[in-house]
Amino acid sequence: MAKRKLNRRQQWRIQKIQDERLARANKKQKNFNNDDELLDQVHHHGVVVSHFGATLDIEDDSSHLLVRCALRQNIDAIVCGDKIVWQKLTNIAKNVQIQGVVTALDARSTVLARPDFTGQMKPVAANIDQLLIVTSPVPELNEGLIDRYIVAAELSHIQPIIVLNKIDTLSHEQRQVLEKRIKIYQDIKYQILYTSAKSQHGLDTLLEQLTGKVSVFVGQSGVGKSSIINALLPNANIKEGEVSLATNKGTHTTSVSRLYHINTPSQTQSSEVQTSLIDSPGVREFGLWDISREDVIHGFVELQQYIQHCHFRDCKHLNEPNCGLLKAIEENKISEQRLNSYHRIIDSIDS
Ligand SMILES: Nc1nc2c(ncn2[C@@H]2O[C@H](COP(=O)(O)OP(=O)(O)OP(=O)(O)O)[C@@H](O)[C@H]2O)c(=O)[nH]1
Ligand SMILES: [Mg+2]
Ligand SMILES: [Zn+2]
Repeated sequence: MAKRKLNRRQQWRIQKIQDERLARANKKQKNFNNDDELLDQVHHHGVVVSHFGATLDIEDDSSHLLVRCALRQNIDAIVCGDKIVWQKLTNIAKNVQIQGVVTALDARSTVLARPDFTGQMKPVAANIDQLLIVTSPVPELNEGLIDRYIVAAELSHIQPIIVLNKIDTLSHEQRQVLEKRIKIYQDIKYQILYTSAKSQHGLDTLLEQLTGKVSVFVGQSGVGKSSIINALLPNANIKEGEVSLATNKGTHTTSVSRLYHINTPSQTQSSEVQTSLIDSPGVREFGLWDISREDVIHGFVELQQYIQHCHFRDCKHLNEPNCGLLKAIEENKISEQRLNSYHRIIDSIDS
């Protein structure tokens, strides 16, 4: 499906807010927490590589060097992939670690958000084109989680792609069983990639899919998100974890998201194409608490077309007569599992 864009008015509003923020940041040349320290007058542009605690690592757009920055307090949560303006600290002797301050945040084209433990929506990554939903035979394939990620991606105008990793661990029969389960998504329209970070199988096709785009790798702990990025970028040296033999669950090895670049020669021009990958910490679940009941159906793209055939305008698609969705299931046009998943998400929003 084509990527949906923000409408002009939304774009204008976002730009206006950012312009005002930038103007405020430009006015205030004093530093972030100590009035004696001054910021250099030059505004540099960069992208956020990682954000941990009060500190950010950013990559400067011109020098491509990593700069450790503090964050000006009036700026909201900044995440991996954010485009920012930063200024050098003129007096860094007192604090050699921090070299600059992030003073403004550019408008985001897309943002992936999820609720934190208090239920408040928090951005996870910004300016992303693709959501790589990584799954593996161990920990177990979780279709409910895949569906939640797909809803979040569709509503955020990000292309979801499903990656089934660790295929080196499967016998022919086991692979057939999993392929059958995952075929539901292929039938809808989603791309499925089969990979092994260990044997490198499928990594060429994956790299083709990633080239020139910004992609965030998400999924349960232990499915191999970091291992895939390590296999694509051996110099990245990302820490990989174990999958617990006792519980078959991952051990939450990656604790902060981080952005990596691959520069590949362009096939059509002599220049290089920049490819960005964001590794993210594994999740136990992915909540969708900030969306309305009406929104959920837009995350189930293949179901959407059938609700117009429902007899009742407020049809809940449970057992009503002349329900377009139930009829589509009878006619094998849509999967019952996906409709059940839709209902589970609706129930979780209501409760
Ligand atoms: N056999 C096999 N093992 C893999 C593959 N990919 C990853 N693993 C193993 O799976 C375990 C978990 O890998 P990680 O890359 O740390 O998983 P992750 O998804 O980054 O996990 P978190 O950072 O905890 O979210 C490690 O022991 C990896 O060696 C694969 O393709 N095949
Ligand atoms: Mg990891
Ligand atoms: Zn209905």
